[in-house]
Amino acid sequence: MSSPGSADLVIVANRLPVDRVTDDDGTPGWRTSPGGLVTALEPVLRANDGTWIGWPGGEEQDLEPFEFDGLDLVPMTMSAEEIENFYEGFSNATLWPLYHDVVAKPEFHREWWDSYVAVNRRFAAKAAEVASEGATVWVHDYQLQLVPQMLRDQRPDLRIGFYLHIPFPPAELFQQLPWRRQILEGLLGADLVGFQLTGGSQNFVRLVRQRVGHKTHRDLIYLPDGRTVRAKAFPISIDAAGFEELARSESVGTRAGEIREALGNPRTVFLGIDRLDYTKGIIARLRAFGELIEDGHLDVEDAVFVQVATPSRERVEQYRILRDEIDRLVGHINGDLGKIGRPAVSYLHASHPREDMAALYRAADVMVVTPYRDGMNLVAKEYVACRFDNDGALVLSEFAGAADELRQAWLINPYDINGMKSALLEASRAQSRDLTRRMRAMRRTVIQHDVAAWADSFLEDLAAVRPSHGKAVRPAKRA
Ligand code: GDG
Repeated sequence: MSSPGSADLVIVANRLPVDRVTDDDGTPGWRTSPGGLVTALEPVLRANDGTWIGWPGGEEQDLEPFEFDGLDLVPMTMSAEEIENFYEGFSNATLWPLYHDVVAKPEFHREWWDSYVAVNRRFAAKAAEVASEGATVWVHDYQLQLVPQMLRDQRPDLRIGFYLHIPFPPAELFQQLPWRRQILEGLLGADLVGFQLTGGSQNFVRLVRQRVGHKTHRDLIYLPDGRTVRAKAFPISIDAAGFEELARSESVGTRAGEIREALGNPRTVFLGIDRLDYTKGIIARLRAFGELIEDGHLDVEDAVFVQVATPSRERVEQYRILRDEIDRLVGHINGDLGKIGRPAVSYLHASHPREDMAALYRAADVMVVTPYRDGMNLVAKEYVACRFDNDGALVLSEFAGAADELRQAWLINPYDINGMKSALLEASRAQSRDLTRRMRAMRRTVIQHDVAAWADSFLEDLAAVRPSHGKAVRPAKRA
């Protein structure tokens, strides 16, 4: 058992909430980075005076703990080989596709797994070093599923929570993983395992029963050593008030007007904002939009599709292939259907400041979110938070976690192109009374269930877990 450090709340995530930047004079500095996890956790960390352990990206080796913008950050280093095997390999080419309904084919390589184990071990050792006696450690996401048990082995005094930001797959898919049992046992090191949706937590409990042989009852798992593990859904959310405030600001209002102007003041602006990822259904939605123009239901004189695709995982092959595919498709649509000064699709492959995101949300009449599978999808919630006038339409995939809460959206199946086309048309032609009724209801949900409520409820439940169940439990039978 290692000796305790001084942090009472430790967040352990693959990435630190900052990126490296180089100033004009060449000095290296940091900047807050975009992404779902960061957006969600930053306020929690500030409120609890915690420490964040994570990788800052890149191959830099000699990094010391530092403070940035009031956050205590502990940088983890990664070698070129680990970036390839742990990050691009096992995390993003094995687990990511496997957990997203095998939308792409997962690859299984033993050297990737070995690297996953080694990196998880290093993160666990660092958490063991910085956490104070009896501290709460909150481990995040699919890259670090072995950390809870590795950490518990070193520091049984800690309260350990784990939250999975992406879907947890059904047994039928999870079973493919050669290391399925190790992953389940890794997660069972936590006192509380959180998922986006009840379906994910049920999949997990069922797998633990079948594959590890532990006794379970509803959302509880009874371990032979007397510990109880709870598995429960905590749908993640956004800083809704923060987004609304930003959207209401004069500069964002002006910027939204400029965006519409630059697009030629069309009647309908459709908008997609995603990390460039094959789970997000970008191709399908652009195809649907293109067909609507082709069929004569929409006209490039009064409709445009703005698609922002933030660069992501660019060294992973599947992502490079997708980027080329989108480039080609946008070229086709604009070449075939656009007119001079009127492209059908305005495509931006770049990352944008938060103000620009808010301006885009304000400028858009129809927000189009069509993933094949998505843990939650914060973009859908951000759009809702920014529509303080109770207008604007949301077209949302049934397969995004957000669809569970945002029932008043136009819900679509992204595999059904015709259904998607009808929904896009309906949403763009909806009466303002209908839009208001839907948006008002969705806004109530998003404002009430914001990211602070999400974090509070996870941390409260984590604090309430009774470490020992005191029940006699049969020994684990192996599957
Ligand atoms: C994972 C899960 C789950 C995007 N481009 C820019 C930018 N963003 C911000 C958005 C939003 C976030 O990134 C994306 O979050 P999503 O939820 O949409 O998707 P993932 O990145 O796949 O997130 C997802 C999430 O984790 C949280 O648990 O909901 O299901 O896949 O906040 O606004 N932000 C800025 N510039 C950009 O160009 N500033």
